[in-house]
Amino acid sequence: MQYGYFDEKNKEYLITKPNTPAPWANYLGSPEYGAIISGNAGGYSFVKSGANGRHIRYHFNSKDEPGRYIYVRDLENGDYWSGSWQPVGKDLEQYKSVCHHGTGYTNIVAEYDSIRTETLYYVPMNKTYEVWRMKVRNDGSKPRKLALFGFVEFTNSNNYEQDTVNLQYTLFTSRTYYKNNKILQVINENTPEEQSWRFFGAAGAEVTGYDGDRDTFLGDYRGYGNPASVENGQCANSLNYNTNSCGVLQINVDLQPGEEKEVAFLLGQYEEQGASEVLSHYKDLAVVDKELEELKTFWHSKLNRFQVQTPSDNLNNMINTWNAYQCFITFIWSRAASFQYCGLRNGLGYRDTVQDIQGIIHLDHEMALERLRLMISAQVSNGGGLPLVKFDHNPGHEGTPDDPEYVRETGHPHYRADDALWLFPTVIKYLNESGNWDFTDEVIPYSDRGEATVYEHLRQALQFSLDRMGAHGMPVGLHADWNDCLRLGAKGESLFVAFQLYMAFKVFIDIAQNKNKPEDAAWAQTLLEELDENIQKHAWEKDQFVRGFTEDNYTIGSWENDEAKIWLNPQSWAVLSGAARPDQAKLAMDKVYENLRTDYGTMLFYPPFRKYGLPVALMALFNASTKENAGIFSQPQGWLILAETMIGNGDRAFEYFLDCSPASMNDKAEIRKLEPYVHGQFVESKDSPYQGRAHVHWLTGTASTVMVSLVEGIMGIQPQFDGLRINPCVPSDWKTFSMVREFRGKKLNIQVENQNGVEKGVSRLIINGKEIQGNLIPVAEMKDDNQVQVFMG
Ligand code: IFM
Repeated sequence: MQYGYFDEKNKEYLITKPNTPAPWANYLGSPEYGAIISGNAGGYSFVKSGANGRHIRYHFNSKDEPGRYIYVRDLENGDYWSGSWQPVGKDLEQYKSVCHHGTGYTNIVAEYDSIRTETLYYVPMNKTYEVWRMKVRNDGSKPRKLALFGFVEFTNSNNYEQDTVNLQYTLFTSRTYYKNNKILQVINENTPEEQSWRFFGAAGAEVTGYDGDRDTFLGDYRGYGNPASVENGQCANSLNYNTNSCGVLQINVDLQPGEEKEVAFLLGQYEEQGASEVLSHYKDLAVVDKELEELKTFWHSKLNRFQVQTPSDNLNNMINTWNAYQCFITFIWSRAASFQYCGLRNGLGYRDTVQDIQGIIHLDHEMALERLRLMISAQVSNGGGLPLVKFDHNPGHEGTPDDPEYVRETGHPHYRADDALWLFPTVIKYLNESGNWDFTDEVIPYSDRGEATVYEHLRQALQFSLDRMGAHGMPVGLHADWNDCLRLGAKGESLFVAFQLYMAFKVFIDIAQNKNKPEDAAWAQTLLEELDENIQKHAWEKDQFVRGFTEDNYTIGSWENDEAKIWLNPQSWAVLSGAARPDQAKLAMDKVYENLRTDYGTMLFYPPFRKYGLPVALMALFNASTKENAGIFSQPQGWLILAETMIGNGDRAFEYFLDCSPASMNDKAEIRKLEPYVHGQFVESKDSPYQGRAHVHWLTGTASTVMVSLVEGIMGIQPQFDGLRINPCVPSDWKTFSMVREFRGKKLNIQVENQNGVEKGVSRLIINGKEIQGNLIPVAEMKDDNQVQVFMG
């Protein structure tokens, strides 16, 4: 079933049926002032931290309530509804709505009983409050008398856990006041050093009633769908004292036929004076449209740095808008706040963050650089990455997983084997995109002590693995490799890390050669060859690579096992790293296709663990076909697509893209459940009774892996040190497609012709009328604006 559609031109997703199978969300603002909102206006807001700066309530794991509600009541006939379908939930035969989720804003248009409302929610650029602007229009033929009730439920503590569970305390610390068109809520009023203020105000109209006491507003034994004050048509002018607080502002509106009026509600963590200043900024509501334009310009100009027109709308929508936007959201928010992440993680996961950076490099390498520096400064001087980089990370002064204090603060007593190795693909992408190779000489502190150039940091990351090799001459798996549920320990070996290390050596050799350091390149080359030999000797089994060896030398991912016989990542990473010989690549990738592929994506391995489990295979804790236990983990789908493009299989790569693209499920939303415009963390696979159901929306490393596979793999846009390589790998039935790409300050309009229907291979390349050899456009050939013709086949 379909609940909405993509509007590519406006870069929006439109929800046309509000009863979506899960809350379909959007992000507003930034972590400085963050807000998450569903198509039914459910969600929450916070300043700086989802866990410690929360000012409005959201009931996790429940019914997408409460939210930013504006109720509308007909003062003559007593009927009432809401600007979003929920919470009142009118009969959808009579209530029509379209929710526009856009880049940094959500606009919900609703029509009911000849009244049209349009409620726009956004956080203005660089501001720390949010705006809800409602336009209300009388589309009927008789005058109407309406009341609007803006509603927000405040938390009683900035800390959301305290607000939820410590009721014997938090309930008795909050009070509300009404002053000049706004409700002010204060927590810990008598303790100036602990005081915290929030406000909910109205602009553009006079308030005719208010409630600051949630239970008075809702009334006894009622819910958000039928609040007493709305039903009464008049707020009770209540204020809370030792009960829950809320902000409700009533505005009465008379409308002649055809007439439209607008009001705005403002919300944030400000005291009286700051709140009044915010309100006065909206004296003239024309400022709202201006602020909306600023937001669109900000986001669209970023996204427009790479745009494609291909025969696939699905791909166009994902590359041009939604996958790219999700990459930015994931990059900015990390795993801080969603409808599943409650904001409790007090920092950035090392591997997740370094991977997230990859998703935005092609669109904003400067933004990427800042985060990359931070992550390099979170590398310990022994070469490993800190598992958790605290929000108040203090380079040069941090503890390590070996220090009790770091462990107490973060709860992470172990290194992961893969963390620092993610720097290699990310750093090389940044260097090739920006051309800023001086970065390799930049001196950055280690997290604990000392400092080094970026180049030396990379060498130290190799050293971390070299210091931790196992009996087969491959890196050990430690507490986890990419897979959080695979605990191979200090002696068991991980093929995932082996392939990462393989790739890392190659990147390092390139950089060393580029920096004219032949001894370093030779050092890495020798080690690469040794590793290669060990992989070939120990890890290749007839037609697949194994996943690892445990401390007692049990082979994970062997065809001889009963469970988890074949794994996806070792096959795709063997190709990505270059370790697989061409015949191995073909055999292994064919085996994946035949054994792991489903209609909804490709499983992490098969069959699921049911017997073999702890202490190595922690994923056995999950139900079969779920998450790391043979679920369709979404992040590896990107590696799979990229690997297929590397071996020239455009048809298959595209098939894999369609399998995992959220947009492919737009008309099967009742199966997928999650938003059809963003990736989730995983999809249930074939041993689940709910095959195809996706979970954990928005904040997932999938955004970046799939994005990279689309941009570099399928579209074949591959920045290099001295230019831009164009090497698409596409379905054979794509006869023509085009791209617009910014690269090193130049614009390239690229037209690709594939009249012979090949999957890969550029035969001619012409830039500004001049034919060049090969498929690399040297920077020197680029003008400010370029016409590029590419012929495949
Ligand atoms: O790689 C991890 C990631 O860091 C967190 N989510 C699960 C992934 C796979 O285990």
